[in-house]
Amino acid sequence: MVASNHDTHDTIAAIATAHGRGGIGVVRVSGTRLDGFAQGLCGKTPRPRVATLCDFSDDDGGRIDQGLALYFPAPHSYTGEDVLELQGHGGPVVLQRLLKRCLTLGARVAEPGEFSKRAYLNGKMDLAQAEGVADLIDAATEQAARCANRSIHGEFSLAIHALARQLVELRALTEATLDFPEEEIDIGTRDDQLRRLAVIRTQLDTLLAASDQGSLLRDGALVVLAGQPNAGKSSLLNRLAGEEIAIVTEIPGTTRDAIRQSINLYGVPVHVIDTAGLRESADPVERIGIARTWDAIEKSDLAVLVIDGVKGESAEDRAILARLPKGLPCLLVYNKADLANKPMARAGDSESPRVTLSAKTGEGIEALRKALAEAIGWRGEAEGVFMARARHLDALRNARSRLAQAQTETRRQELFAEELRQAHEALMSITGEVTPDDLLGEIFSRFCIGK
Ligand SMILES: Nc1nc2c(ncn2[C@@H]2O[C@H](COP(=O)(O)OP(=O)(O)O)[C@@H](O)[C@H]2O)c(=O)[nH]1
Ligand SMILES: [Mg+2]
Repeated sequence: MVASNHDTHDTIAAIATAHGRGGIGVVRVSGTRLDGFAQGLCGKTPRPRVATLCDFSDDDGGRIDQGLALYFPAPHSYTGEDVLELQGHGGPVVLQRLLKRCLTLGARVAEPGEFSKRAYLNGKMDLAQAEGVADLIDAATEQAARCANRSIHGEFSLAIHALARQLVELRALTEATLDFPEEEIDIGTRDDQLRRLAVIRTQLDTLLAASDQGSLLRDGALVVLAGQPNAGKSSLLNRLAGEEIAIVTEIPGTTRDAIRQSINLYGVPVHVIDTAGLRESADPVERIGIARTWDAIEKSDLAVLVIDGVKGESAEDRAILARLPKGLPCLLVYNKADLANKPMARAGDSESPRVTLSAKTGEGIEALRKALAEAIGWRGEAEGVFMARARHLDALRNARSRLAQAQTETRRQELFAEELRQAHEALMSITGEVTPDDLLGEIFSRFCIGK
């Protein structure tokens, strides 16, 4: 476990429930030896792990609130320290007074994620599990929540450890050869090394694929609806969202501000942006809107070019297509299928997938959802997927390239050993066995207060 430079022995306190009014609000306290603290606040030390009705008293002995106290003496608590949870009435004033009282009793206000950080530092969970806690709280879809839950329960960590264990065996085998001159390493040993390396590489690829999918579940994808005015972009956003979010009129140039709406695409949170139609315009406001459309396209993971299928694809549509950033996946949508009585026009030279639909009637929308999912790389199966963060993917890719490099170095055992060592280190950074302190600060600062 990582040693910490932080003072992890002081007492921390925070309001753990969301801001605003609620039936119940929770103030959470963690530190070493909270029995005296509980005595001061509740007039008694609650029996461990038994909900105890108490008066929470102020500095002058007056009552702040009556509520339940839960006392979890170390080490059987979330943080591994003594933890006291005070459930009061969920009004902001009550909870602020309760928190203030904790401060006069010697606590300080916890930083975001500090409870989970202590849980990690005290060996209650590893880093990937702690990140799963934050991901569960942030989950935007049910599938994402399930996936985060698996991380909390250590499934991702188990997969990492299984891989690391095999790597350790290969490293041990390799380190043992280092004492011998190159020519004395027998062919059997070398074959064994290569066989083991191949197995590890295959498993790492599988893990990486599952993690890639998980990062889609966690972060979602940004999809921009672009096209000429009146093609039906705003109608399409409304149809996808199932709500009248964007204004739709027959007047070209209605949409100016980019409008963003998140939709649930088979469990993946997809952020759809409706934009101002792309055309030459003299209107200064519309021109700003058009500039923003191009900005949005630059940042997106996928551009959906909406084409008025009645008019068919025009030179303007082809010009927009040509101006899209290179390498950005694109999906062509031929809209207004309810009106077209002739076959929809097809963009001759584009290899982008295409869907014919009607934003007005909803015909073809399911086909669009499927095409969107495919275009952003979602394979549609949330089971067995790991809730990976960019940090995890980087580490996995790093390990993968180390192992690929190792494969080329089998004739030079020192270099081979070194590549294995670095691959191992990259893997262990995921669960936090080797993680620098500044990275820890970065990870936990993104948590909620009180978690
Ligand atoms: N018949 C028909 N009309 C549509 C369809 N989609 C949009 N429209 C109409 O086309 C016009 C422009 O639609 P809008 O969504 O504002 O287009 P935008 O400028 O691309 O955002 C409106 O009058 C819509 O009612 C469709 O699928 N079928
Ligand atoms: Mg519009």
